[in-house]
Amino acid sequence: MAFWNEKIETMDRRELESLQSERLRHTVQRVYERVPFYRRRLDEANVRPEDIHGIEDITRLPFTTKQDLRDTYPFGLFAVPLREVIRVHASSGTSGKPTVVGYTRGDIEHWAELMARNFAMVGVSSEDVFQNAANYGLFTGGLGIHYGIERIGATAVPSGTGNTIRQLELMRDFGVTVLHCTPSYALYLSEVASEMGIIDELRLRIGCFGAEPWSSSTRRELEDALHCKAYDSYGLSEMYGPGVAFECTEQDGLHIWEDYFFVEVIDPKTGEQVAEGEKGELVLTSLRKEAMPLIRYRTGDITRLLEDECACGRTMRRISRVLGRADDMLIVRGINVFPSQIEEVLMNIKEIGDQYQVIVDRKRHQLDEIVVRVELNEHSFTGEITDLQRLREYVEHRLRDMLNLRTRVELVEKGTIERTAGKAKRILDLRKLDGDWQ
Ligand code: DLL
Repeated sequence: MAFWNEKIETMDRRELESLQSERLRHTVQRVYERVPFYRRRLDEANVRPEDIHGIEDITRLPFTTKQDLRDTYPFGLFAVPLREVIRVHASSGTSGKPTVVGYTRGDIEHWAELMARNFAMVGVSSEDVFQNAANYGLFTGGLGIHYGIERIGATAVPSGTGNTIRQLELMRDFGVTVLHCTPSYALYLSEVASEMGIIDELRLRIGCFGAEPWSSSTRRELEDALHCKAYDSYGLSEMYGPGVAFECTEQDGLHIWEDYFFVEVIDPKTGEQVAEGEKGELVLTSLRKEAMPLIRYRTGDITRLLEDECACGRTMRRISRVLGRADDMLIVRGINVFPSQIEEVLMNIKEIGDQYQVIVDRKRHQLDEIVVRVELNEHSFTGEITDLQRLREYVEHRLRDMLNLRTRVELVEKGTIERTAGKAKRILDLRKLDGDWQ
């Protein structure tokens, strides 16, 4: 079993907690002295850096939100002068200003270290040829992953996004063994690869997929289609980018690097920590970031902490696969629905394709309606259910079992739903377009 930094990755929990406490104290002191925003926030909360003795005092500190990043756009949360910032990244966000993050030379080093830990954990080594089909630009999945590949010494193929046929030709010609991209793009790559008839010429062994929610059924589908092991990679720009948490070869939750991040899971409504193992919003405090440390950052992502020991020997705790963002959760007729639950059902039905879209609408004086638009595939006419009417009813039935909610299914021709090389847009909430109704 390959470790990048075995001493840290298998560290005794008590030792780890004391390291976290020391780093937390340092971070709080640093933001109080250097970031006017945090000085104000801490003063308002009546907390002084000396009051924070260790991680047991974390709940005394106020939360930081995405809105705070927008309000201080672009560089208001930097804790170092701009001359020490050697790179910025930004995430576009759906509304308003993008959120900007800055990195010192030290931050870039640490980020590469985290990435290397993750890659080593799933068996990537200098023997591998690693294609990064993520956008190289302000998105952190390009350069962030790239520096990790170089750190571990694999051969980087920085293909970026776009031109899917060319991506696959490179994969075949260069003997690519590891692929990184979003899971939705991986599905598209596998679809095109099978159309080109080149799957058997590929030498892929490992797929690292992340940046958006995906289900365990999609994992199975990708592993079957691409003949590789598929691992979930979680991260967010505000905490460097990719690299925050990653699955090990057990494929049972994502180890989160607790020497870099203090982890909490809270009830998004009350802000209180939830009981052990309960689902809630992930809140992260950076423990080593220099340019832009964040205290109790509300990620908006819904997950839970897995406390039991992992067979891989790492002592760093795991989070479960991220269900989705709290603000992507659809509340339909009082029932909470995550698109990832819909995906779980769809991926298990052989007679339909893997591209889908969820449309939520509310007609005047009527109940909300969920329409699940899903593509047909080559099995739709040859599988067990060949009658399309029956197939539609079957999908509706399965969705109702999972969600406790009636949905309307629309079967559409293969190729109808737009493919993307980045994060897929799976939900269309038409209710949000109509101010009167929200
Ligand atoms: O998506 C960083 C990243 C790049 C992670 C490449 C993994 C691979 P942002 O663009 O800032 O950063 O978006 C962060 O994406 O808060 C989650 O809502 C979502 N997300 C990221 N990874 C996963 C995942 C990058 N594995 C936001 N599962 C996060 C579910 C994910 N959601």
